[in-house]
Amino acid sequence: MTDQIASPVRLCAVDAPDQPTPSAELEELYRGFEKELLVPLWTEIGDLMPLHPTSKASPHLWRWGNLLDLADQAGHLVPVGRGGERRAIALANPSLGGRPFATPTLWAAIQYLMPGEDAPEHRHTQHAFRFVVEGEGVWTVVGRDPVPMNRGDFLPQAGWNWHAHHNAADRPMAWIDGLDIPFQYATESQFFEFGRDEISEEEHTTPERSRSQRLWGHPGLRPVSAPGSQPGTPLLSYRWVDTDAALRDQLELEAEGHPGTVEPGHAAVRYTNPTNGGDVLPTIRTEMHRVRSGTETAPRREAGSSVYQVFDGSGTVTVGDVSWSVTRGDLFVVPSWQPFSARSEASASDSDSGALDLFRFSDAPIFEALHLQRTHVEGTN
Ligand code: GTQ
Ligand code: FE2
Repeated sequence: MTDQIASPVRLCAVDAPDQPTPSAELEELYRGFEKELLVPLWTEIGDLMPLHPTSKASPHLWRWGNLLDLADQAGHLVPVGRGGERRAIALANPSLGGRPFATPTLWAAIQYLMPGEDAPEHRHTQHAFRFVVEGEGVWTVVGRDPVPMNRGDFLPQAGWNWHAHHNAADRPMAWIDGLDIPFQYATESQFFEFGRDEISEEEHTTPERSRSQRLWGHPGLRPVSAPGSQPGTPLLSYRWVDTDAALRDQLELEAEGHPGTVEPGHAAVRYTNPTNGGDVLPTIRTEMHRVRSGTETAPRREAGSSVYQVFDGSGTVTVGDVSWSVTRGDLFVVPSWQPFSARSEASASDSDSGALDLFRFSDAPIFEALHLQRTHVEGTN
């Protein structure tokens, strides 16, 4: 009852085109709809069924330096342990109601561990990955397999795997997490379980390579003992040396007149599941892009949202009608169907490769599974 009194009365004057002429009878009809909890399509169609995606999310940039400062303060003030689980601080898109959602489907956070700290074991249905923009000495234990984390390494971790993190170094370390938390929140599909409070001594040792790396980390070779296609990749780390070499080779091939790049001066690779060649995670696609110094990419729109982190170099990125100068570690959001382009201004001195390297993650596998993917590159049909 109180609800009904508090609810706003819908008037005939609806802010949508081609509405019926206001009258007392029409107002009465709308009151009838409201009383029966009914909503007519004709007042809502522009919002519900737009001509193309009109994202609620905004393009937004977070500076790595600011995130690191705040994460370090949290490192000194906020303990990590059972309950809170992780010292992870999420990017909250300014137009998603203050929720810790970078986009309507994707979570992006900086996670921080002090020297010697452990983040306790747990598992959840949310699919996740870590990406390391700087630092070393932390490893993540996935299904009791300790996996080292170093600059440029990408560590996917499909849902329902047990995982804990440990910082074995004498310095704090930060990395980014990407998860499908907002997607699973919206679809109400989440399950969560606590694991052991302490990981074993054996899991506290630092192997040079994880067991998953030894089994799956050989290009083009799969263990004959392995079962068929698995939805989440069994390879738990993708090392920077390999990613870097793949990008360098693409640009060198291009310079020799051979195909391989996305467009002139723009190399890119996608992280794939070695059991089937598909995306590493059921809901998240991840890629590394390298834009050669002086190159500007063609503006591209895609259905679905992305988060980028500058891995190396510097340049200007444009999302919709905003542009930012970006440098190492900066994170930004590209909402659905907003045009995105990047211009590299990196010089050989400020980056490893003399180019702008952009790590990207998106919800593309969801869109592809549902046949909702769409791309438009400016200057093409
Ligand atoms: O490291 O296990 O940023 O469970 C959010 C949820 C990180 C993690 C996050 C998580 C984790
Ligand atoms: Fe987790």
